[in-house]
Amino acid sequence: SALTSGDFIPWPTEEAASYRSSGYWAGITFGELLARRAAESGDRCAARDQNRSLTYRQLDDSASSFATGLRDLGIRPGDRVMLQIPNRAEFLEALFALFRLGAVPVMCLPAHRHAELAAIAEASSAVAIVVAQDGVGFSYVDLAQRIRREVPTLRHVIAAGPATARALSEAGADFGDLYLPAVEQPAPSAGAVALLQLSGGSTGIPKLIPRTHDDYLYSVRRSVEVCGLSESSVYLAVLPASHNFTLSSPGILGALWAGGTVALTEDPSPSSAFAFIKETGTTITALVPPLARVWVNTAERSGAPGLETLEVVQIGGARCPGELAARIRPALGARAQQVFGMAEGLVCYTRLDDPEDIAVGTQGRPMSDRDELLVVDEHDRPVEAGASGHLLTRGPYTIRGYFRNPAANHRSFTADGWYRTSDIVSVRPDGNLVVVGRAGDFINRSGEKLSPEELEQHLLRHPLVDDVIAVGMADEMLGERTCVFVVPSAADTAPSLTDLRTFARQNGLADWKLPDEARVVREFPKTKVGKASRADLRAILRG
Ligand code: J2J
Repeated sequence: SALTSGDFIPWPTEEAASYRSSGYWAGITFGELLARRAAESGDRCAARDQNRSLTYRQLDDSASSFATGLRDLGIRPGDRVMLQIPNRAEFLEALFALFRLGAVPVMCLPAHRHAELAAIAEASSAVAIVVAQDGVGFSYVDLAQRIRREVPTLRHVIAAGPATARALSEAGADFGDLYLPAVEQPAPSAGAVALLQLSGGSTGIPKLIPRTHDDYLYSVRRSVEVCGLSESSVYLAVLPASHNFTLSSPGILGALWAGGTVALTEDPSPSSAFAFIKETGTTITALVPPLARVWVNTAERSGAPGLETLEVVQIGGARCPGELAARIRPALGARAQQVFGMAEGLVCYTRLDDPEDIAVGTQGRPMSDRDELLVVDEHDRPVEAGASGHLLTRGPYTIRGYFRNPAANHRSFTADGWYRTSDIVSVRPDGNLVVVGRAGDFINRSGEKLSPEELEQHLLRHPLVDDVIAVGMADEMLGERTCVFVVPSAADTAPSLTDLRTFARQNGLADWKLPDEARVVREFPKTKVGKASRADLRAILRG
């Protein structure tokens, strides 16, 4: 199951050579990054969660022991290994173990359930899954075991907890000479795939995003510059650690690149998070708009003592209303930075010294001078300067294709390598982008993306459902919420919202994908070609 060059579409040779010779791609792997920091500043705090903290040296040692343990299970460079660990220090131990081994972590979210994990296991042909050894009211291990029984390639379930790395190194000591001390496989090369990110809102076959060490670390290094991270930075991961925003913009990996500290918490509620910010001296964190709103509301109502160290609050994942961005500084005492990014690549930031109208009213500008942007109409013709249109992009850290997915590649990339973002934007004369809408069909619920088709496919199996269409509707809190229009199979026995939610959950869908609202209709409005019209249903919701 080794990763072959046919599994991902490389950048054209000329571009790759140019990114390398100009130093954008620095030829460093994430495993080497950690080794360097451990050698230079081993006693500094690399990571801490609610229970423990790890110096750079300890994290490096843990990653090595963990990597050795994985290797002894037969996991090889290029093998895909699913990673599903919430915001705890062991997330980093496992992630860097995989980097060090050259195995490819597949960045699952803690909220993923059977439907998602099974599909990801199939699409990635993962050989193992590393999960948290315990969860609250839910067993990651039990679910992972079930997936292992169902998916032939998946041979191992590894439960990671605070003591796992140490146990592995002690097991090694017990084996004495039989146990090979360090990972002696050739070090992975920087041009290799470092990890597989997940595309939001995929249907059926998940879209896996192959990011190389070279391109991903470039995006992290450049983000560190733009966001001004240094050795004294403390980055708080409060959104899921594996999400591209939290991991790389500049996120967890940025804090480690800068030699700073990563703080990880599983509890985003203001009471818990504010106390942890105080305890850790957090300087920067990243939020989705609905969570930012909860924090701001709480701080406006009851004050937020102890946030003095907080310098920057990043907001991204979904459009941040200007009104909310403007309230960040008065409420939280920190600068607001808008981040418009995507796991496929391109990330735009407002800059820390931008004037208020840019910081509040735009989604920022590309981080790299080598990012290429094109705004086009339905026929791929460039629109007039300043007009809105579909955003296409290419550049040193934007992928050229999904992992083993020619059908998705055909839809999402042009022949000359532009990625079709599905976002509708306009570019202001000052170069900053305003995201005005979206052409793609996914629903952006609180920054978590879901595909209406995926939800529909699950709900269609409900015995009382004859037909169903899911659409996003504007929601003040969530940005969008999910409304399903249901045509019941018998007029007098329509399923309730609770029925549908329970059914979808039992079908193994992640919680954020469950419908928020259900409306019963006799039939759907039809388009001219006789297809059910999502646009008309959206119009009904707008009233
Ligand atoms: C409007 N829409 C936004 C924003 C993302 C940094 C930040 C976010 C992501 C992310 C990321 C938006 N305003 N500020 O990976 O590194 C919507 C767009 C985009 C899609 C990508 C990062 N920020 N979006 O959210 O892969 O529609 O990445 O195309 O999850 O989220 O989603 P995702």
